[in-house]
Amino acid sequence: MFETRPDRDAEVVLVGRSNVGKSTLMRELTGHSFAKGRKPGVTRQPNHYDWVSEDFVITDLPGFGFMSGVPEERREAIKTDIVRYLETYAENILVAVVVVDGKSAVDIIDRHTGADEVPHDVEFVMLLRDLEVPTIIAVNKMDKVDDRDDRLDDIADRFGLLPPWTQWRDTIAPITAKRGEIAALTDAVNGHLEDAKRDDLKKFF
Ligand SMILES: Nc1nc2c(ncn2[C@@H]2O[C@H](COP(=O)(O)OP(=O)(O)OP(=O)(O)O)[C@@H](O)[C@H]2O)c(=O)[nH]1
Ligand SMILES: [Mg+2]
Repeated sequence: MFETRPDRDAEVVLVGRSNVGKSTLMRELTGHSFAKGRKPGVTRQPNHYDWVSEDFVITDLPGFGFMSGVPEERREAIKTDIVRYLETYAENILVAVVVVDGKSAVDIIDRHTGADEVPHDVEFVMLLRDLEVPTIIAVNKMDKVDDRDDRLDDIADRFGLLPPWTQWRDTIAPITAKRGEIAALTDAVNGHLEDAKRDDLKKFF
């Protein structure tokens, strides 16, 4: 398992397929630049960002799923490590942000939905639900999506949330991390922090 976590109590995690923009979002949230790239699989170990004065950490987990040039075995190992990390720290994680690519998420999910197959993204949302971790689906790269409401309705549907997506603003947050357009996400995170009576952490979002 990843052995990098600083000794902090409360945590917000970013999780998602490779190349969806987690590290870009992490930069927007923290103001600190993390390696990001064109090539999937850039983040191999978690990026943790914490503050000297606060018992709080934001974690950008490595991406799962297809990464060109990364063997299947290695990809499975990364996914197992992510699952273990979430299970181990479920009590600490106040909010999990599952980042998906607005342009490709529906196609990828549909391609991997079968009799004995659950797509990774859906599987992670189900795992987080089982772990009782409040979860937000951040739909990133909205700058590349034309049919915004239709696309978001389809994404809601694929995660088992009855459309219209606008009923789920605490769960579905359309963003364009690259341009810093992340207000839908920070609003949703803050709502969950309020629910958890952690208003003290709202200043980070
Ligand atoms: N068009 C568009 N591209 C974006 C957006 N956010 C990130 N990207 C691009 O997507 C690519 C991948 O971004 P990363 O932040 O490295 O993705 P990641 O999810 O951390 O990837 P891994 O570390 O492999 O898991 C980069 O080329 C980013 O510039 C966005 O809102 N719109
Ligand atoms: Mg990354």
